[in-house]
Amino acid sequence: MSRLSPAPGRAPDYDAVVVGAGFGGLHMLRRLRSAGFRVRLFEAGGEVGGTWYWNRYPGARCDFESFDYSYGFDEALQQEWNWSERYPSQPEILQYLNHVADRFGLREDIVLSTRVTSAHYDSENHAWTVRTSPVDGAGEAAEVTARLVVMATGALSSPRLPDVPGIDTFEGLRLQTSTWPADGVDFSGKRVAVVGTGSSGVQVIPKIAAQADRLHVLQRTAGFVVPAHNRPLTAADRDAVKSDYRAYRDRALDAFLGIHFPLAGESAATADPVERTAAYEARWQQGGASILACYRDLLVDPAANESLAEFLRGKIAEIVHDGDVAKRLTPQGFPVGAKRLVVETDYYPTFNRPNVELVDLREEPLTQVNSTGVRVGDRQLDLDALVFATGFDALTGPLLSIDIQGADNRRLSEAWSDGPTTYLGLAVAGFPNLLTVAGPGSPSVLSNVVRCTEENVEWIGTLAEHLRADALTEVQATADAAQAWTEHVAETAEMTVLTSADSWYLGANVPGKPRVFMPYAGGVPEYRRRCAEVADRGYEGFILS
Ligand code: NA7
Repeated sequence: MSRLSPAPGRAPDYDAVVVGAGFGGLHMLRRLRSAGFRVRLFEAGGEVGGTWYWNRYPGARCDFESFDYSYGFDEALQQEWNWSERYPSQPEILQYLNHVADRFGLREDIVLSTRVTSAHYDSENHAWTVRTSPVDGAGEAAEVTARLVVMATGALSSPRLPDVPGIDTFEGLRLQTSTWPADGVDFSGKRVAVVGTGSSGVQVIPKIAAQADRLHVLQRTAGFVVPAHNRPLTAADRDAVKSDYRAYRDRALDAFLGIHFPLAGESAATADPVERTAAYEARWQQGGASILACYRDLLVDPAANESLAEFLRGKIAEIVHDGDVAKRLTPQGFPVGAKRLVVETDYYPTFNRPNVELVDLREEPLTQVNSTGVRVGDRQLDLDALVFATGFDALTGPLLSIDIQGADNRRLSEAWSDGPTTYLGLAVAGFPNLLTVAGPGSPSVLSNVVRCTEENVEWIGTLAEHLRADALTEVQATADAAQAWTEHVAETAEMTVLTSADSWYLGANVPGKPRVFMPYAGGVPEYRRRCAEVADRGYEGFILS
C-alpha cells in the first residue's frame, strides 16, 4: 500500500481520517482507498447514513428526486440500484447507503458509534491527532494520527432545541425529528404538539395528524410550500434515465442547482402575466422544487420573485377551508427561496382535519414548557407528546462542535468567531491538511448536495494523489485566498434575494451566531469551474510543502 510520505519524525497511523459516514464520507473513504491510501472513518451513528440515519421520523423523505439524489461516480452502481419512488424515503436512502458500504467493502475501515471529539494539528509532524469517544458505550475511545483529516460532518447534523424555559420539565414524551427513536412512536390516542414548520415539521405533521387524537401545530414562521406529487417509479421511468445516465449527470452538473430543470423562460419580471401563471401552474402540477427554476431571474430580482410568491400564496386558500387558518399559513415578508422551499405531501389538507389546530406563535408566543405541556399566549396546551422540529445549527455547527486546533494551537472557533472563512469551501487558512466536504463556502445546501459532495470528494482525492506523487506532507490555504473566496461568497449571495430572510443559511436561527450567508450561491457549474481552475494552476491559493 502506498503511503503519503511521512514528515521527519513519526509516521502517522493513517494517511487520512474521514469524519462522518453520510453521502460525503462514504464516498471520500472509497475514493481515498481506491487510490491506495490508508484511511479510517469515524461515525457517531450506530449505522452508516449520516443525516439519513438520524432523521428517521415518519414522513422523512428527500426533497430532491431519487435519480438526482444518488451517486454518479460508479456506472455499475447507478445501473444496478432501483429507486422505488420519485422522491426517496429515508428508509430507502438508508438502504442505498448501506448497499454502497457493502458493495465497495467500506465497512472494514468504518468505526461506528464513535464521535470525534477533537483534532489537533502537529506542525512538526504535519499530522493531525484525532481523539474519539464512544457513543452509548458502543464505539471506541481512540487516539490516532493522520496526515489528512477530511470533515464530512454534514450541513444539518447539529440539532437545535429552542431556548424555552422549562424544556426539561415536560413529563410526557419529548421527541426531536433529528434524533427519532429507531423503533418508532405510536401517537394513537395522544395529544401532541409539533414545534417547527420547516421541511421536517411539514413532513412529520400529516403523519402524526393521521394517528394522534389531537395535534397542535406550533408555527413561528409560515414558509413557502410546494407539493411533491410523489409517486412510484416505473421500469420505464428508470430505463429513461439509465439508458444514458452519464448524459443525465452531465446535464445536472451544468445546472445551477446541480439538477437539470428546464426553464420556462428567461425572465419572470418581463414575462406575460398570463403565460407566467400558466408556467407556475404547470410546475405546481408537476411538483417539487423545479418551480424555483422556472425563470432565470427568480432568485435575483425581487419583483420576479414576488410574482412566484403571490402565486404560491394564492394556492393556500384554495386548499385550506378555514380562511383564518389559511391566512396564518400564508408566508409574508420574505422572498421565495430565501428560506428553504419546502416540498410537501398532504401538508395543507392536514389543516382541514378536525383534530388539528394551527397555533400562530407570533400571536400566541411559546413562553414555557412545563410538566404537563406548553404555555402559548395566555393558555395551556396539555400534551402527551411534544415534538421539536426546530432545525439545526447549520453548516458550521457540526465542525465547531469538534475541538479543532490548527497550526499554533489556533482553535477553529476563534478563527470563525465572525463567521466561517474558507477557501472554496474546502480548506481553512491556518488549518493545514484539514479539508471539508460540502462545508461552508461550497454550494452544499443550496444545491443537490450529492453533486457537491462528489465534486469535493474527487477534488480532495486528486489533491491527496498530488501530495503523494510529489512527496509533499502539507497543504494549506493562504489567508489571502481564503479571504478572497469568502468575500466572493458574500458578494455572490448579495446579488440574490437569498439574504433577505431570517434563515439558517445566514445562521439567523441560532441566537448569537454571526449573521453570515454560509453556502456559495454562485451555482454548481461556476463552483466546479473555479475548483478545477485552482487545481489546474498547481493549487493556486494553497501552499504545498
Ligand atoms: P428548519 O428548516 O430550520 O425549520 C425549523 C423550524 O422550527 C422553523 O419553522 C422554525 O421557525 C422553527 N423554530 C426554530 N426555533 C423555534 C423556536 N424557538 N420557537 C418556535 N419555532 C422555532 O429545520 P428542518 O429540520 O425543518 O429542515 C432543515 C433542512 O432539512 C431542510 O431545509 C431540508 O434541507 C432538510 P422559523 O422559520 O425560524 O421562524
